[in-house]
Order: sequence, then structure tokens, then C-alpha cells
Amino acid sequence: MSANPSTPLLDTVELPSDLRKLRPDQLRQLADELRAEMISAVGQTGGHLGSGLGVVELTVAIHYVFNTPDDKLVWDVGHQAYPHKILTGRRSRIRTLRSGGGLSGFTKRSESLYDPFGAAHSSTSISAALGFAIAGKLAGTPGKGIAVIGDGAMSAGMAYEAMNNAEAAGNRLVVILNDNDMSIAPPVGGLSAYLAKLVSSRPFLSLRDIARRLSRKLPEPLHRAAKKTDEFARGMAMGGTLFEELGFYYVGPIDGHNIDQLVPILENVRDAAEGPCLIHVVTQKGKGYAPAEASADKYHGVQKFDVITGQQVKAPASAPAYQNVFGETLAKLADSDPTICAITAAMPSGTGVDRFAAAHPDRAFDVGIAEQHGVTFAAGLAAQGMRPFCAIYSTFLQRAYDQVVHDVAIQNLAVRFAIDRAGLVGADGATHAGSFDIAYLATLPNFVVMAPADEAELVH
Ligand SMILES: Cc1ncc(C[n+]2csc(CCOP(=O)(O)OP(=O)(O)O)c2C)c(N)n1
Repeated sequence: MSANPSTPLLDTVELPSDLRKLRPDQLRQLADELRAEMISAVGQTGGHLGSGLGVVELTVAIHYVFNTPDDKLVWDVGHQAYPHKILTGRRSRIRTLRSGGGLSGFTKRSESLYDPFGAAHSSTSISAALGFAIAGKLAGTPGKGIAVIGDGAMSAGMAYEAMNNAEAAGNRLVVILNDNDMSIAPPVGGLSAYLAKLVSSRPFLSLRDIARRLSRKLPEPLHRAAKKTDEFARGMAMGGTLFEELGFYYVGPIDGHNIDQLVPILENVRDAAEGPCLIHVVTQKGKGYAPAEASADKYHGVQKFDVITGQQVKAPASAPAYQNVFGETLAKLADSDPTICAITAAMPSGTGVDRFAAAHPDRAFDVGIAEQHGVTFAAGLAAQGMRPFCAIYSTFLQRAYDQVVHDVAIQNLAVRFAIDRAGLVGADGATHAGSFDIAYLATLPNFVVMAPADEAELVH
């Protein structure tokens, strides 16, 4: 495509089919324009900023290489999909994000063919992409299932349940692990440490490595021999990866901001003849916007802000936030009660558990995005005489419903649930509304459900 040099390339791209007409050497410029557009839009609307900025290059490369919407692209959580929305026919509405009648802040099936699966709760993408892959295989239609999942979302068991079943999809399943070494808060746990070790023990995959991977396109016997040598050499140098043990072909780590490398690697994976593939891409949350890069949470979610200064529009001073009253009160109570513990599933500041942790670090537990585990862990603590407080948003506690019923209620264990964000939540939409908690908790044996009218009642 020969665009007028003064015309922004982004103005020539309404849909991914337009993007595919560009030359590879134009993609860098397009990514820069896309990033600027996203910053400008979120400055006006507020919303999730850091996660989208980190996947700008990845978004461009995926739509350039894969045949979306026939290839089904599933963004985990969906909070990083603003650049994807801009490239898939929704640029003219991007400034309506998260407002009534406007674009959803997450992926949504009813919004676009390019959102084949809705999300907002984490760690569902591999299962859904696997479903698309297997459905295509059974129907004999072309098309892959592509999941883009963050390292934070990888802390949930559901991701592993899906990978455990992935082999059946063959090369129709592509998992892109977007590793920015951040959840909302810094990531926790053994898996996070493992990913960090993988990244630090291997140089970024070079173009030479990519050429070597092309051996996958050799005739089968030759290819098998080449693959064996390759695996052997890698195994000798650093051991196989967890993902290889689960039946994935592991490719990585890759610099997720280097579009010249991303494109050939994705092309190689697209055309590879064998089983499911996991591409480990290293990115930086908040990439390309200095205030976001400098912030501790990399500007995960923001209010409207001034693009030049990064200054966010502050809400007028109001009553103290419930979560802070909760965290501080619990910390005080725990001064004289050594059995009190607090548990959060990757939301330490959103739930106030960070305030408890500051006073009692040994009794505060961030379990990662693992509500199910968090609840049963609390039940175990309670069974041993501790007083655990599980601080989980209403909507995310839904994921742990069986644990609430089976491990807590039926066993009549004294787990306290501090359920934040009950009721309607506004801009995040239906997926985040705490609509069901009274219905799903009040029916259970041994449960007392209380709703404090104000902060003072909450303290009591
Ligand atoms: C089941 C569930 N629990 C908690 C959340 C809240 N949440 C939204 S994004 C996020 C962090 C995701 O981290 P990661 O997958 O690494 O993506 P990143 O934002 O770093 O790109 C969390 C905890 C959620 N969406 N779903």
C-alpha cells in the first residue's frame, strides 16, 4: 500500500485486512500511532491503560500474521484489548469506552466479530481458544484458536486445566504468554519465579533461532531428526520447560516490543506442522508512556488524565474507601488476636489487604489470581483454629463457589468473607457487577450475610 507520507498509517487501517496490505517495514510506524491513539483515548475515558500499552506491538503482529476473525483471537481478561478494538473497526467509538451505550472495557461477543469470546474474569482464554480449535477441527474448517494470556492470569489453575487438555488441538492452538512480570500488583508465587528464571536464563530468541525453527517445515523424517537435535541441545543447556512437559512447543523468550522479530516468529508458528505452541513474549506494562512506565502498578487502571503531564483527574474527597477501613481495622484487631489472617487473590490494594500486610506481613497472603485456592486455603486455616478473613470482590468470589459451599459452609468452618464491590459497579459492566452474592450466599447452611450501612458499621 502506498500511503501518502503525511497521512497517518492508522487512518488507512479500518480492519485487519487493511493492516495486512502494509509492508512489514511500515508496522513500526503503525504501532507508534496506535499507541498514541490509545493514550489519547484513555486520557479522555479513563480505564485500563498499562496492559494495553504493553501489547501494542503484539496486537499489530497478531492481526498482521493471523487471519482474524477466522482465526479466533481470545484476549485473557480482555482489559488489554483497547489497541485490538482500534484495529478492528472500533476506532471511531474508542472514546466511548466504559460509558453507557459505549464500547465495553473488555472483549464482548455482541460488539464485534473480532471478539469471538467475551471476558473480564481472568484465565479463561486457553480453555476458550481450545474450544474454538477443536470445534474447527471437528467441522473440518480452517482457523486456529489463539489465546493471549498474562503472567498474572497464569497463576490460576484453570489455565493449567486447559493446557492439560491441549494436545488434542494439534497446531490449531496457539498460546501467547504475555509476560510483563506484573499482575495488578507484582506477581506472586512459584510460577512467577519460574518465568523470571526462564527469561533470565535464556537470551531473547534471535533471528538465527527463528531460522532454525524453520526446520519444522522440512519433510517429516528430516524434521523429526532436526527437532530431536534441537530439543536435545536445549534440554542440555537449560532443561525442558514446564510447557514442553505439558505437550506444548515452547518458543521464547521473545522481545514483545520488537515487531521485526515478532512477525517472523508468529509466521513460523502459524505455518508449523505440529502440536500446540506456547510463545513466551516479554513485554513492559505501560510501555511507551513515561508516567505509566514509572508507576508502581504501571498504570493498570486510571481515571481520566492529562496526556502531557500524566496527572489523573482526582475524584472529589469523599468518605474513606471501604477497603481501607476494612484493612486498617483488621490490622488493629490482629494486634491483639494472633489468629487473624487476611487473604487476597491478587488484589492487595483493591481489598485493603495491603494495609493489613503492612502491619502483619506474616499473616497476610496474596495467593495470586486463585480465588478457589484462596477459599479452601482459608478453610484449612480455620480448621486449625485460625480466624481467616477472605477479602474477595463479589464478582470474583463466584469463581470459588464450590469451595465456599463444599469446603466452608458444609463443614461449618469459621471463614469470614469481606466482599467488596457488591452491587452494581458501573463502568466495568456486567461481568464485574456484584449482582449475585446475596442470592448465592444467603442460601447456604451456616452462613450469616451482613451488609454494613456505612464505614462505622463495617468496623463493628
Ligand atoms: C478471576 C479474576 N480475579 C481477579 C481479577 C482482577 N484482575 C484483573 S486484571 C488482573 C491482573 C492480570 O495480570 P496479567 O494477566 O499479568 O495481565 P496484565 O494486566 O499484567 O497485562 C487481575 C488480578 C480478574 N479479572 N479475574
